[in-house]
This record gives sequence, structure tokens and C-alpha cells, in this order.
Amino acid sequence: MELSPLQTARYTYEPKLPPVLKSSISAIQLSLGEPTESIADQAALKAQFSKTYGKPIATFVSGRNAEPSKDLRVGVILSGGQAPGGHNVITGLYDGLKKINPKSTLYGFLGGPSGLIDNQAVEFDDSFIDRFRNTGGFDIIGSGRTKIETDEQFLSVLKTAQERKLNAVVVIGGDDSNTNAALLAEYFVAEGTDIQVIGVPKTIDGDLKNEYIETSFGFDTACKTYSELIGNICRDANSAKKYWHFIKLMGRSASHIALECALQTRPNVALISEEVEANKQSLGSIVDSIAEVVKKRSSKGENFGIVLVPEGLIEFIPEMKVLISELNDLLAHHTDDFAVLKGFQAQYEFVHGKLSSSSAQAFSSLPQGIRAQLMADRDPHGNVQVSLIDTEKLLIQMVGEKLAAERASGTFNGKFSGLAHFFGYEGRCAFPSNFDADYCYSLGYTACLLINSGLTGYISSVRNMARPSSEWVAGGIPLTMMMNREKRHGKDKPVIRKALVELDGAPFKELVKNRDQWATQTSYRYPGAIQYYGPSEVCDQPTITLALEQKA
Ligand code: FBP
Repeated sequence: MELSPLQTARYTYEPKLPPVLKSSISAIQLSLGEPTESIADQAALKAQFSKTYGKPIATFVSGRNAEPSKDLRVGVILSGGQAPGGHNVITGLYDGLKKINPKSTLYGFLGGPSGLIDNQAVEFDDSFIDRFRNTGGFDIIGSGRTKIETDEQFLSVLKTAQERKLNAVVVIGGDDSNTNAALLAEYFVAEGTDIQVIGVPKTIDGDLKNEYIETSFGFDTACKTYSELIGNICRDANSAKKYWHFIKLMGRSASHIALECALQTRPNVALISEEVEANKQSLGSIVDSIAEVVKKRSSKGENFGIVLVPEGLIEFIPEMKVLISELNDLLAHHTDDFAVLKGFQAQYEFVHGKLSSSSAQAFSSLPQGIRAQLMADRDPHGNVQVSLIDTEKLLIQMVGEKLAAERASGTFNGKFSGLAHFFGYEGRCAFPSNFDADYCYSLGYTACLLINSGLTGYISSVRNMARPSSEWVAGGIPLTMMMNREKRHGKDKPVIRKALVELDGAPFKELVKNRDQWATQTSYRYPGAIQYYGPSEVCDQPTITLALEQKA
């Protein structure tokens, strides 16, 4: 394989670490805090996680390491959607294990959790690992969305771990995968084994965060990649002055990506799903508000603009939320009956007949394409696959129809020509920014220290991330601390709570402060491409979201 100059250069990039991790292993001491509680449903979770609930927060500090340098055998999986930096978690984990004891072994299980279930793995060595340092993608071992759920699956994972004599399993994943990690940690202890489980917070969506997990890895690079593309489109729009670009951005439920990209590029409209829900905005009123901005700009002769649409928007529009929840329950309870139905019409009639009258009405008001997308397969965690729903096209169609009606009645005489874009997969495997390369390597390295300290049911954490890496703090957060119970597949389940955009948070307030001006005056900002080499203020900046959140 011929390497690009950037790939060659990135192989030799040395990730920056929190200061404590630069010490020799014998000088890294574990400090434990007070017992913790889950964020809600404490009694139920305490009962369900009777072996692993309520552990203290772990922090690594300079001192004397009481643990011997164990010869560890560890397995790692990548779980869920790709996120830039995954390879560096594995290289950090590998380097840390070898530093603890050169005899340690790291296995990479193939294709996500199913690799653990089926015991399909590779053993890493230096030359294997070196080919993936500071690169994007998850192709080192692949990923998957299988959920370890049934008794047989848990037993198979236990068998795999025992056959390979593993001390620990590291799960690199989002909220659902880390929930799975918590269940696995509990299961291993309940089965009388000392196999440990450590999670690592991954997802471009940015929704796996809290006071201790300041950001999930991949969010930084993905947002910077999309912001570059959006900035380029802004400039094209302002040059050609003839199109309204509707850009849907990945992020599943949460609008963190849309918000960060809005702060980076200053579009004319940035919809934030969490605000739509809080204001109980209907689809019709969202369309009206976009049409208003189009009209205002048109009255100044500016028949162009940029609208950012978060991927999960449809789930937050009140009438659609009820509809989707009814559809989720209905499809979960009638899986077999639904599966045998042939063609859209038969499926639509089956579903329509079982919905409440208000949801049936909302469902039938949507174009056929969107109705089909809403009935499509759920992911293994029971979620609607929002990346497959063309919300940006729906909005262009509805805004276009509204403005056409206004033109007919003489209240609008401008032009509206909409173009749809969807940015998601473009950003998930980019070369990790320096921030993500540094953060991920540190997360992997920290994970192996947590293992060496004998901890289980923790997620690797690096804190104080808005500051330079010389001020970063490494440790572990008990997974049960981030959990509550929610309905999945029609049943109450323990899950790590998704962090949605907070409407009283500093990033959203920054948008609110500026958006009226950005709506009418063309104020685009052009972030340009991610820079890997050069001055720190160009190459090492965190996202605006993280900087604002940590300043607050
Ligand atoms: P994770 O939560 O697993 O990190 O996935 C994030 C994501 O990129 C979402 O933004 C998107 O909705 C989804 O994955 C797409 O899934 P798929 O890769 O299966 O199409």
C-alpha cells in the first residue's frame, strides 16, 4: 500500500499525554474518592448491579504505585459507529501494557462485540500496531453493533475470555456499548471470575459526557471536518448567491454536532432539536420559521442561505416523537407479523391501523419516502436509524411549498431553490485532529493503568481537556454512576444517560446571543481544514463547545 505524505508523517507524531502518565509506571499512584451513586433510579440499579454499583472515582496522581507490574492479557473491541482516534486508543493501550510488562498481550477482537462472542481475534505486535498510529478509521480490527444481550451471548464471551486467559476486556464504544460494558463487568464478578471490564468513551455524537467525561473522542475531529465543508459551502453560497443549502449533520439524537458546527460557521439557521422539543414546536412551525428567514433575506436581495439540521430532529418534534415511540413499541411487539408483510402499502396499512388517531394523522401527513424510512429496521439497541431519514429533503419540500403558496397569494416575490446535503460518514474516519490523537492515546494508556490497578466497571477518563495537555488529569469513572433506567424495545432497561444539548449551557446561549444577526446578515465564518502541523493556536484548539463549557 502506498502511503500519502500525511500518513507517513502521522506515524511519527508523538501524542501529548497528561503529565502523570509521562512518569514511569512505578511512580503513578491510584487515588480513590468516595462511593458514588447513579444519576437516577438508585435502588433499582443497586439491586441490578449488586457487585459493581457505587464504586469510587479513580484518579492517577504522582506517587508510589503499589501494584506490581503484571503480565496482563487484555482483549479490546471497537463497538458502534466509527470515530476518529479509535486506533490511538488501541496504540495507547498497547504501549501502556508493554510498558507495564513487556510480556503483556493485547488481542483485538474482530468486528465489534460479535468478535468476543465468536472468539475471533488477532494478537497485536509492534509492526501491526505501528501501521495504525495516529490514523483514522476502525479498520485495525473493524467494529459492529451487535449487543451482548442473551444468556448464551454472555456465556460465550466468558468462554472466550477464559480460553484466552484474559485479565480484562476493553470496550471502546458509545453510551449503549458502555452500558453493555457495565453489564459485562457485573456478570464476570457474579460468575466468580476476576476478569475486569473497562470502557472508553467513543462517539462523534458528543452525547457521552458528564462532569467527568468532558467529551467523547471523535467529536472534535468530526465537527472540524464538517465545519470545514460547511464553511466551504457558505463561501460557495455567498459567491453564487442562488441556493439555500440545507445541511443535515450526524449526531443521532443529540444536536451537539449541529451546535458546534453552527458556532464554527455562523449559518443563517441552525435548528437545535432539544430547543424544538422544549418549545413544543410542530413541524409546521419549524417550516414557518425557516420560511420567515428566507423571506427576510430575500427582501434584501439575498436569495441564498445555509440551514443546519441535526440528524435526530424528527424525534424531537412533539407529534413525531409520539409517533416514533408508538412505532418503536408496535414494531417491537409485532416483529414477526410485520416481517412477513410485502411492500410499502401493506406495511403502512398494518402500522397505520394500530396507531393512535393523532399519530395516524401525523404519519399520513408525511411524504411516502419518510413514512417508509420511519418503518425501517431499528438498530440492535431499538433506536430508529435517524441517519436514514431525509429530514433535510422534507424541510426543503415543505419550505418550498409554503413559499410557493405565498408567491401565489402575492406575499413573497423572491426565489427559493433548495439543495440538500448530509454530512456524517465524511467525518467519522478522518485523520484524528491533534486533540483526538492526544486524547485517545491518553484514554488507552489510562485504561491499562485501570486494569493494572485491578479495577472493573470503570470508564477511562481524561479531564481538564480545554486546557493544554500539561494540565490534563487521568483516571476512571464508575460506569454505574452514569446510569438510569429507560424504555428500550418496550421494556425498562439500565442505560447510560445520553447527554443532550443543555438549553441553559454556555454553547447554546452563545448561539442564541448571535443567531438573529446571523439569520439576516451574512456573517459566515470559514474554519478551513484541520491542521496537524504548525502553531498550537491553529493545531491544538479544542471545540468551541468544550472551551465554552469548561469556561462556564
Ligand atoms: P455511535 O453512537 O455508535 O458512535 O454512532 C454514531 C453514528 O455516527 C450516529 O451519528 C449515526 O446516527 C449512526 O452512527 C449511523 O450508524 P451506522 O454507521 O450504523 O449507519
